[in-house]
Amino acid sequence: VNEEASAKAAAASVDNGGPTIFDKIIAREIPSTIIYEDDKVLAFRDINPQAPVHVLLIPKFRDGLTQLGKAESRHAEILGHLLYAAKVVAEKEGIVDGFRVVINNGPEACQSVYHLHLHILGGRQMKWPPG
Ligand code: D5M
Repeated sequence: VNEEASAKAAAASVDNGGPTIFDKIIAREIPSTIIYEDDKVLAFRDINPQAPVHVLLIPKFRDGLTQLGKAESRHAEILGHLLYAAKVVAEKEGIVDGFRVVINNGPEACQSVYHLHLHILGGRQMKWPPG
């Protein structure tokens, strides 16, 4: 895949507040490999993994959190819960000693799905700065 083309494709998708593919995953209307859930969050494997372990962690109720940049003070609790759940997922996946959590915010960061999600990546040596 041409990297510039995929960056442009991602940049073409913007936050319109409408439903996303993740609603269908939450509703079990399309298949996904769910590895963890509680009453507030759901974690499933990324369809396009960038590491041996690549899990997406999302709030079940989007409540306006299309992207981190839209967060308001009422979201502080779920944001904290997501970060804690990221650690629980990392532990379950056996990568707790070395993992990365990424949030792409907006077109310039190549966000493509406008339902807040944490990428949890691990299982290989990570590089810095990130590519
Ligand atoms: O990341 C959005 C991520 O969502 C990207 O890594 C692919 C992933 N994705 C898209 N559709 C699916 C389905 N159906 N299952 C699992 N993973 C999926 P972003 O940060 O918005 O660029």
